[in-house]
Amino acid sequence: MKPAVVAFGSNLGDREATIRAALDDLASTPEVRVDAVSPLIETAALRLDGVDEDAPRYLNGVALVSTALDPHALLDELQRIEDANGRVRLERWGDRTLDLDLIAMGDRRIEDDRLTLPHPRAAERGFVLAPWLDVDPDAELPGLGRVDALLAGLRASDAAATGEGGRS
Ligand code: PH2
Ligand code: MG
Ligand code: MG
Repeated sequence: MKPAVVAFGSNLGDREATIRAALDDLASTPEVRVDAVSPLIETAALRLDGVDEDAPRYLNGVALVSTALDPHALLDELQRIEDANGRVRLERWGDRTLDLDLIAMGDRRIEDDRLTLPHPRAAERGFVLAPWLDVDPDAELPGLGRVDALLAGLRASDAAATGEGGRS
């Protein structure tokens, strides 16, 4: 069994119920064990053109899993679970009932038409890094460094950009 990090999010429908059902599904998937689930955090929707405070807000979190599946087989399972839980997605980066993203699998590096590991945008996303850090204080994003340092950098640049003293 190898470690993997799965991020989840929902901003449509009964967000928490959908996420709980998806996590139950993940936990009962053969060759997959769910080792830890972060608390859910509520976050403003990020769109292609920035944060949209008017869009329905997301619930986000991260699960640590162990799996004997290879990365593409795990991705297949995540997509099956999205479909089984009535995944509706209106547009790229648009509102969705459920999103399950494979963030990292140990230090595996993959880049093909289906999958990039580690996830190419994880380092810029507080809604991935913060819950990940909650369940693994020593987490590292392969090639990019420690998650606590990445999150601190993100918050510092957010604060500089908004002129605020700090923001999550
Ligand atoms: N996922 C997206 C696009 N924007 N914004 C938040 N707050 N949380 C998400 O999980 C999210 C998003 C595409 O996967
Ligand atoms: Mg996503
Ligand atoms: Mg996705």
